[in-house]
Amino acid sequence: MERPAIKQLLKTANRIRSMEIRGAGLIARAAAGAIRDYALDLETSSLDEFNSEVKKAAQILLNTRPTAVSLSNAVQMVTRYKAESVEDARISITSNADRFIEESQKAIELIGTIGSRRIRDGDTLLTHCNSMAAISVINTAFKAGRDIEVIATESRPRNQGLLTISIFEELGVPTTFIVDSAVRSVMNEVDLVVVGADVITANGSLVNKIGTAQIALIAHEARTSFMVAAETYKFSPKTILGELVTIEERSPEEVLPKSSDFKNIKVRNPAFDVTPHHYIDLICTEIGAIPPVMSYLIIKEKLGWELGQQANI
Ligand code: RUB
Repeated sequence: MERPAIKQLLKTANRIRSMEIRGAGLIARAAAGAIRDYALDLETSSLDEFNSEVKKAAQILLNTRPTAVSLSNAVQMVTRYKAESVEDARISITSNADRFIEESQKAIELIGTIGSRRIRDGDTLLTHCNSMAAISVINTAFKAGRDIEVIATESRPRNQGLLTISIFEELGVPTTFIVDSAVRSVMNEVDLVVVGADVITANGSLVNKIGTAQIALIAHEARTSFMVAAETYKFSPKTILGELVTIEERSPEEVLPKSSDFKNIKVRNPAFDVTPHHYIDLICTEIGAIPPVMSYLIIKEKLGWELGQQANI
């Protein structure tokens, strides 16, 4: 029989994999909480065994959504401890996890405050998918009394746009819903695109929900500004070492429910795409709004990147 500690961890991993828990920020917080609870319940007095079990648990969570660097940064932050005993290790993991969860929630508010300063009265904003950081920017501007409108995309195949419009409906933000392929048709009415991030690379490029790169290209062609709202833990240290971001490919059934009825048709379902840094005007983080070229500094100064340490991940 599985021990309760691992059972709970596997349950969280499944909820992340199935996207019941989704969005880079939420999965990072869920993973931090899952490792903390696992460490608290782990029955052993051997520090070596404890450390190796925590490592294995971390790996289970890391395998759930391969693109999200928020997961690996969260896991890294939570499992960074020096301990003489199992009890010491539990205390460190608990306080690391609680700090990560609290700071990552606070970061969303700070991003809202900083990013909303770029939104003027009368602006129309376009957003894609469902990003808590991007929504915070828009909502903070709305709450500050700015007269704004939002255009939200459907975000096929998982339709996260429906989550976004539910939030804006609740908040009372005037919102128009479009299919993904209507982005060019409306772009001339848009003043600013605001999207979230799954990953920001060392050169300032963005990995976000599939379709983001097309929107950025369209915004560039229409000379519409493009802002990314991203907590600093969405920046990827490994990209400094030349590592490419793995793009998650999900089940064909999400795109074509009965894809097995077609014998000669291959369905592909990449969940994310890469927006080159030169299509991005600004990345809004909790420690300031930066041009994409400054991404390396965030990785080095804020995430405390060290060559040897990251090379071993
Ligand atoms: C969600 C997505 C979001 C980012 C940022 O993809 O691409 O834009 O994760 O979200 P999925 P947040 O639905 O596949 O997880 O700002 O909430 O972290």
